[in-house]
Amino acid sequence: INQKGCVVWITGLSGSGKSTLAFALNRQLYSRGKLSYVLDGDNLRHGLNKDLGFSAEDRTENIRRVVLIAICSVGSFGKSLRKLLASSTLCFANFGVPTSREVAKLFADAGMICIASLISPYRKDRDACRAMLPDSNFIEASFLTKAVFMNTPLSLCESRDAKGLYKLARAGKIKGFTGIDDPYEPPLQCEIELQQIDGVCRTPTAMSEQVVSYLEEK
Ligand code: GGZ
Repeated sequence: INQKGCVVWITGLSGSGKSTLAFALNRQLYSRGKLSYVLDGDNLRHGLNKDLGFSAEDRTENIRRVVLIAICSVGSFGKSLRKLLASSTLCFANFGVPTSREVAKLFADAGMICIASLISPYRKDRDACRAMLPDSNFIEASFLTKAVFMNTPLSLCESRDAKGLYKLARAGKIKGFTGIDDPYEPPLQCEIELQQIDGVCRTPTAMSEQVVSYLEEK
């Protein structure tokens, strides 16, 4: 396999289609002989991150853990990192930016394409992720449909409401739900923005093709 490791970070509201895009992208990369792996927020919350809730602190911790796995997965899991992971309670503070850049550079030499799909609603957390990885290896795709991003940001996600969570949040039965009574801060800067074009829903395949083209170009 001839590829460079990178992280594709998909951010957006619940119901915006992050997971669908992530798995479509995964399939498409696989069909092109590329090795990729999906880290999906909702899935991880059933296992590794099941001790975490949705307070600001817990969301930050959720994202911190995912970016650490992402760093490991994009590259060879070297001896020095293994030691570091084993010996410290790794956090952004004690794993400084210069060190992480250097480590990530080494990893990116060998690695896989890591697709992380998390709401990751706070800009500061996404900025911290970006700082953990060399710029060219971090792609933040703001996966928001046009209706969400432009006009009635929440309405489309809310109308989908596959799990009925928006309904519960509106009824006050879930507190701190992103977009309802907890903020989502759209990226000020991102490499790819996916929206619905003129109200026409683009297929997950079409959208993932756009991401693949971007990856190929870069
Ligand atoms: C947002 C919530 C909440 C609250 C449960 N706020 O669309 P889903 O249902 O299937 O996936 C969402 C998932 C969000 O997990 P993340 O790890 O991506 O969130 S974050 O990045 O903010 O840490 C949603 C469900 O969990 N869910 N309660 N209060 N989403």
